[in-house]
Amino acid sequence: MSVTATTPNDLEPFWMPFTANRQFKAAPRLFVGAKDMHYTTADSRSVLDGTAGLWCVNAGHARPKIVEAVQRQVEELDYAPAFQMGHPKIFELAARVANMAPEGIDHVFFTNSGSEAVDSALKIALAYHRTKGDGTRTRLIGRERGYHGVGFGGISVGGIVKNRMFFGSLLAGVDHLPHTHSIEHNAFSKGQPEWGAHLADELENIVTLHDASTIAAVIVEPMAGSTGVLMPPKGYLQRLREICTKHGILLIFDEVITGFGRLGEAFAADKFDVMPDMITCAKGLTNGVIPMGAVLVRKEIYDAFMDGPENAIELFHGYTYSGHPIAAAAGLATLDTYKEEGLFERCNEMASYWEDAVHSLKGLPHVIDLRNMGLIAGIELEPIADQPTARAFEAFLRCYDKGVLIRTTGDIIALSPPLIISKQNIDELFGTIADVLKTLP
Ligand code: PXG
Repeated sequence: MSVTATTPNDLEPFWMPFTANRQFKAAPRLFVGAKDMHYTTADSRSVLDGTAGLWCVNAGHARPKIVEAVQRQVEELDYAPAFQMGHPKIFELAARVANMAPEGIDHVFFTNSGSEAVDSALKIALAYHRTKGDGTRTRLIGRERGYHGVGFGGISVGGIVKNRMFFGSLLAGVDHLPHTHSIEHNAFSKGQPEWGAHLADELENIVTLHDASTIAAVIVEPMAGSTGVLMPPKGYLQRLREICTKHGILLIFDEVITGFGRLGEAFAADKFDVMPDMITCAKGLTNGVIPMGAVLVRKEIYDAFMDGPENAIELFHGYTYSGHPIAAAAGLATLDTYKEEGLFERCNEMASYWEDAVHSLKGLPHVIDLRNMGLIAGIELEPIADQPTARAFEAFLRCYDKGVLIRTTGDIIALSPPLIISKQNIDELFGTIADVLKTLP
């Protein structure tokens, strides 16, 4: 069968993820190439990447060092068994990632995606407490509007209704903190908003309700990406950390989006100066080139498992492709590229130009909030009455026609370009969005 994907019929067999399949297949948008800040479409147009793919291509597209490393690795060692065998590059990558992680977080468990990283972290939290003789600590706490991937663990602690409602009873014993988004109090904030630290105190109420001895872990995104770029209010994450510490609850930061430079540091934990017990990451770990995720854990957590007989497997968990050689090669070359080009510093250098560009949209039609940090922005639009998501999706289509890729979630435009973005690219991105906003229904 030849599938050249040139007519809508050819597109039929592929069941696309998180996509309106019939709408897409009636008017497909296909990328056939990418280099640095731009995609090339099937009809040979150049499209500025305002979203780093899906928040993952932090170093830009087709960067030479990463391309070469992957090409070399396929020839040298295409695959090595992940269990009871190893290969040098994955140990090297673990050491490099542990080195970049906040002080005290120094062991790395590899997965193939952010969703797997989240489910792995939740399982490690449960097994950790059990290993320590605290087996009653089984409850997991997430947050409304949280996105933690699509595994059963991730959607259970996640707080996006559509991602949960179709899929049965989910994990038992999960509670949710309230989300922190408030246009009423925080509209047009630059960086962290002032209002909302007290929302972390809801964790105390959850502890009072269930007793700390039943709670294993709290998982939050330090900055919630998928539900529309929701910044943590000043003091909020510190307060969560204090309450978790007080009650012996593990704090997990899901840094699948915020990891690897997006906020100007390797991890948001450093940016906000709040140390979690575990960090989940993916995306920017390999620049999106080869799928890979990871769970970073504190030494005490790893050590707790290293207690039994030396010939006993300590954690009954892992994937065929945990630490895949090609992903490891891509990861090492990605970290080299970040370092050699100073891309995390570059994010900080561009952040104020970016902030000014974001807030220049204030006053344009439909704009009810603008928020930014590092090289991330959220542009919230007033929804069309009775047609939620329609206005932002129309903005997405019109920007794409004008050669700019943005991402929308609900009626929020989320921007997260590669960290190599230039001022000229920023002008083009926001100039196009401004033009589109003026013409939207
Ligand atoms: N945690 C967080 C915080 C994420 O943002 C995942 C887990 C899951 O990762 P995987 O690799 O399993 O997809 C994510 C993924 C968007 C968008 O446009 C966001 C994600 C994925 C796709 C689209 O907001 N985040």
